[in-house]
Amino acid sequence: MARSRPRLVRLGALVAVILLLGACSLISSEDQPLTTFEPAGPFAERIDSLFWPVFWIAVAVFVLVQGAILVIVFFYRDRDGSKEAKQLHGSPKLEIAWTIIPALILAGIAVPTTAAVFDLTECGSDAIEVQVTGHQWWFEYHYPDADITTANVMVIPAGQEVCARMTSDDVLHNFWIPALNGKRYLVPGQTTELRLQADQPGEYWGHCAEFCGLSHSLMRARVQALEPAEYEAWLAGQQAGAVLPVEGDPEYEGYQVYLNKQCIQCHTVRFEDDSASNIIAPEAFNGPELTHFASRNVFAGATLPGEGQSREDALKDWLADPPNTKPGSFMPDLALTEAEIDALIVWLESME
Ligand code: HEC
Ligand SMILES: [Cu+2]
Repeated sequence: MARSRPRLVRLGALVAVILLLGACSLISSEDQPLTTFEPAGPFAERIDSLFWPVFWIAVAVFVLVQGAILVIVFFYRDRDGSKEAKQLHGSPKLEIAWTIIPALILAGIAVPTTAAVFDLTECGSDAIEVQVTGHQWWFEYHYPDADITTANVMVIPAGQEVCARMTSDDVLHNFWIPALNGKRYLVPGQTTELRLQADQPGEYWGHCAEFCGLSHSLMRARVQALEPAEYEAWLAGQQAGAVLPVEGDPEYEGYQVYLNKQCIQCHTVRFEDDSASNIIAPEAFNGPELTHFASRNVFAGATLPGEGQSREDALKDWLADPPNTKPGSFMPDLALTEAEIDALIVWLESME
């Protein structure tokens, strides 16, 4: 048994090194869309500009303290014949010094940090409001001024402040778009605010940052920042209703499947034709609004299509068995036939 201890120590050291190197690869790899080190707007930059000074202060403290320990260990260690060192125990001057210096450092860090925390979560008065609702396991976005609702992909104009007013439909969630701001909770029954701004058009990745149940790891988010003119065009497009398929249209069959296979229990499609069945799904079975489903480049909590997967294949997988495609998902397996799935895809993909 005595032998196994060094082996355990070596194994422990190996695991520690692997973990450390793993962490390094996360920071240095270019293919990491959730990095916090590439701020893309003023709010994320504010966090970045706090992080680096604090980091370097910590480095300085580390080097000073560890350096002092090494100096003491090497130069003042007990040697044969050396006389006993002067004992400092209970020196009031030293005790006061090493209490006050860290307290001052911490106070110096606390002031700008606290100011930033408040500033990053209180929206400017001319910010564009987007209401964010967390659901297990996808984010819903409602634009109150335009009265439109979408899911998974939050579209914003570049160069303008957006105010995310957030709440949750079920459990705690947390909205986090690392390139645009820090994290903030979505709390059932409460409203929290988070400022977002992207300086350049582009796509910014995000993730729910609070463990919210079985499919938490598959609750992702995207923010798509557009040129302001494109954003206006997007808004206008979303405000239009979906075209109601009539008999003979290639989309008609899929629409019939939608009407007859329980989809309307949980999903809403707003049709431009008022006489159509503008059925609003009951709150209790809330699923993403599908009116402009085809305008969103990702679906199912922004997890599909998977890397290298075509959108059609992803949709086939999804409609065939949602909880198998996204474990835990509350969209049930509706036992659709292949023909029904193909028909649904034609209709869904026509709604841009
Ligand atoms: C019991 C409620 C329920 C029923 C019935 C249901 N869905 Fe869903 N659906 C959901 C939920 C919840 C989600 C979000 C799932 C997730 O991301 O985890 C979803 C997601 C989707 C999505 C992806 C939307 C997006 O943007 O992420 C599509 C497409 C879809 N459903 C189509 C259908 C069709 C077609 C039917 C009928 C054949 C149907 N659903 C029936 C609840 C339901
Ligand atoms: Cu969540």
